[in-house]
Amino acid sequence: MGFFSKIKEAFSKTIYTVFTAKELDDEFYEDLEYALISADLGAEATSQIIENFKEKCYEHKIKKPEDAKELLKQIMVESIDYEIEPYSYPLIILVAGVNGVGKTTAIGKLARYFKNQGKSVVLAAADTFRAAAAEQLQVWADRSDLRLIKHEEGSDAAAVVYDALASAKAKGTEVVLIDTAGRLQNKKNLMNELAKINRVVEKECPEADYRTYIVLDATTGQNAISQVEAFDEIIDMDGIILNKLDGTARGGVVFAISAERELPVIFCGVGEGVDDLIPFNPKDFVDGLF
Ligand SMILES: Nc1nc2c(ncn2[C@@H]2O[C@H](COP(=O)(O)OP(=O)(O)O)[C@@H](O)[C@H]2O)c(=O)[nH]1
Ligand SMILES: [Mg+2]
Repeated sequence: MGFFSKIKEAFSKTIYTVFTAKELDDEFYEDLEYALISADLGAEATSQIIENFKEKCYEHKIKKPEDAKELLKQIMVESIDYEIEPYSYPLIILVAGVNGVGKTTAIGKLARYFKNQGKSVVLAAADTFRAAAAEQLQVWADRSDLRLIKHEEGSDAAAVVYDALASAKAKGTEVVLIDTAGRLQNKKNLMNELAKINRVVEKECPEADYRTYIVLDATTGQNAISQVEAFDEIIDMDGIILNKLDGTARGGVVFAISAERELPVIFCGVGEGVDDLIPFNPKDFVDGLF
């Protein structure tokens, strides 16, 4: 798993040291706790994982750390593993999140991802807050030779979404990807705008498979949890796109979010290129850690 090399580099070293201990004693568990906290798993996920791990070691009569490593992996995988309904079409994906987390980039990558699967795709530039936002999305649309629905800067974001859905219905397009504006400093407006977009989708396409993803920057660490809380209040989020996993040693936030919000990571961003988005696989991720 070259994608997560930074996380692996940091985590595998500490974990390796922890597991060189002779006994599963208090000192071992303290060191393990420290290792998990250092990898940004947060207090809640760390204590859940350790508790579960202790119980299972006892249950299986495991005495030596070297015999317990696979068990820890298994517990960590289970803690972030969710049953996710496969997509059906027409499919609508809306991304939300604060500025700079990589929403627009994720839409660009998702567009290619679905196009590569032979799906017809249309993009909705519902970040009407900045002129540059639609231009940026246009570049991504051109890169994959896809249609983009956009309006003037400052226009109603929900109207862009309405038009994109109408266009998709008229043309029988299978996938609609909705980019949105992210700005915490104007939370009230953001809340209204997102809620309105959400209502438009639900009203116009009640039959469609509709997924709402919060986009997070893995390098922000535990801060990501409060972002999930803030957006989850506005619209019910179905999952996470966790970006910039290529640039951080702190990917443990995946576990923290799972422990605190029970929200699955669906995709992860591992770079700035069009193919740098991969479906999140808990087992591969944990195997890549240590
Ligand atoms: N290294 C890395 N950079 C990313 C990733 N995703 C996005 N970025 C960069 O993050 C910056 C902000 O991205 P953008 O999509 O404009 O964020 P938005 O404000 O949420 O729409 C850009 O410079 C992107 O190239 C990723 O997975 N890895
Ligand atoms: Mg953007």
